[in-house]
Amino acid sequence: MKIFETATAPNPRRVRIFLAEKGLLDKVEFVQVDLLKGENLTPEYAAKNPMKKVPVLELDDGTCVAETMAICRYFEEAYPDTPTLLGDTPLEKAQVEQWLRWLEFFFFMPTGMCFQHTSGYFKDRMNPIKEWGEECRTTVEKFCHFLNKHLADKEYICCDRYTAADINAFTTLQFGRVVNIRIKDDQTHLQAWYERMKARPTSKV
Ligand SMILES: N[C@@H](CCC(=O)N[C@@H](CS)C(=O)NCC(=O)O)C(=O)O
Repeated sequence: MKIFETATAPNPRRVRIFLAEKGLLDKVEFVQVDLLKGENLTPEYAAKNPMKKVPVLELDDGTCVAETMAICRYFEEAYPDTPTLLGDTPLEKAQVEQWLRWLEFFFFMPTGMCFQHTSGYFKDRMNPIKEWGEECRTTVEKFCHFLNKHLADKEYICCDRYTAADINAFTTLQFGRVVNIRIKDDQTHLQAWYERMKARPTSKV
């Protein structure tokens, strides 16, 4: 199996941490795709993922699966003897899914938009609108406030244990640092949770 990814990009990082938590990193060959050089925009790459994004999982028979959480879902189902990260019971699965969607819409996506629209990183392939980037920053800051309150009496985001929701929130906060989004001094619960996540050996992959 291969995963086409970019080591510095946040979506592939979510997959790497997911695999590391399951002890499956060595099942996969990681192939680097240089986004700045546009290696994801070539016809060969588009044949793997018509959306031209990383990551992409390529199975040994050549079948490709794109989308971070779809790739994570594949490994969750294909390796049932590894620690589950997407919930065990119907209720847990629903709770993880609820959080994944909140995190995607109100945290990860606006962080990505803030990055794309204020850094100029992809200015060769999009029209950055600084005001929109700043609006997205505000959305992210509001979500940090919400998360801080949520974590006041919890060790993990949901299900009383480590799940993909923790991975996605953690990687989003680390990505946000690139555009100077930081946990505020008074967000002590969020900071304590962040330190717990950072202390996990898998946070380094
Ligand atoms: N919804 C996709 C988003 C993937 C995505 O946006 N990946 C970024 C890197 S983190 C990318 O490939 N950007 C390249 C580009 O937009 O040209 C997922 O969850 O995998």
